Amino acid sequence: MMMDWLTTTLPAHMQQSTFWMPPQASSASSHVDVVFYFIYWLSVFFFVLIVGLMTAFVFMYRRREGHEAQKTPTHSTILEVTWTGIPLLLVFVIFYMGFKTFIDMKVPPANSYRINVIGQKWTWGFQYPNGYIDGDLHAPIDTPVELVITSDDVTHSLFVPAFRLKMDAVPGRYNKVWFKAVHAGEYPLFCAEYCGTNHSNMTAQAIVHEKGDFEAWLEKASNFVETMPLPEAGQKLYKIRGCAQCHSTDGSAGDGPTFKGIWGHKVVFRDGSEGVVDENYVRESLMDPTAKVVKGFDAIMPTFKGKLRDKEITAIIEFIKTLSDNTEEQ
Ligand code: HEC
Ligand SMILES: [Cu+2]
Repeated sequence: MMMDWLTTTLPAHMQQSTFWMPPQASSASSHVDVVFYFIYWLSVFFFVLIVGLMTAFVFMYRRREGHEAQKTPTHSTILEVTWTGIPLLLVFVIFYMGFKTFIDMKVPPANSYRINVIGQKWTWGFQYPNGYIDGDLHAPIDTPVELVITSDDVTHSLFVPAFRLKMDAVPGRYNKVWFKAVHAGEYPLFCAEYCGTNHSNMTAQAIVHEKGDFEAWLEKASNFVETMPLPEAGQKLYKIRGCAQCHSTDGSAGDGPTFKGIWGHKVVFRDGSEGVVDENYVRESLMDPTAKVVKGFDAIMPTFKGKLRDKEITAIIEFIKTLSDNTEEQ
């Protein structure tokens, strides 16, 4: 009953963006917007009423010749009951609309499709039921999707304005929220909780697929390590698994060392010891990033232990090899 209300699909004309709001791409959008516009027009109404009366009274009762100031009446029960009663009623209406929508958005329908969301400085990982992790949120249209959200480091917040969806990603906790996308397309996705240097780059896309397209996308995407040439698969992993947030491929400095030309070269660590960038070193950097910390950098790299399969690590190694400026050293 309550759920039917939220799962109804919106008519096309309601899915457009307005001056205040992005397009209504989920079934909850219109309900959130109704609350917003109700409060908005209520505020406009009372603003005009109060400021209008104030201005009128200032003019009407200004001091002038032939008008004596009169004694002000101190108490009017009718007036006080009215100006307490009406706002009370209004806030109850607002509370009801807001709370009902909030509860409905919190409690997913039983047959929801589940996607695990992991926030990490400074990328999002969306893990589909088959284990595949993508950097974007892909969802089938007209299907309730439940998101189970957590964080690997600090508090982040998943925000998809077009879905009117925002939920904190808190380390050590699983927050749930659900949506039903009603309009195919790509919508911006943000982190809405300041989480450090690259917070503003912690963006992704929420992609709503037409019926049937989603399954095809997932199958193709999940198999990329098997189907793509390894260096290309490595490059894709570099992008979707967030390495790009800290490691450049063009030699420019970031939060981590560039990948350009490191293959086969010497590295100096914080404690003064040295090493060479080879397969084992890259693997160790991913599994246990704090084991050897490169000199001049902070130990901020998250561990990828349990998050990258062997084949994926090999692909990343092959990708780093292609960035070497000195091919003989491979
Ligand atoms: C939050 C930023 C961050 C992310 C994300 C990140 N790294 Fe790092 N990485 C660093 C920092 C900082 C260092 C240097 C300090 C250290 O060794 O721990 C580093 C070091 C490395 C090294 C050693 C580089 C060298 O020059 O010796 C490799 C290899 C590496 N990272 C690979 C990766 C890969 C592959 C990914 C993605 C799967 C990744 N990193 C994701 C920050 C990051
Ligand atoms: Cu964040």
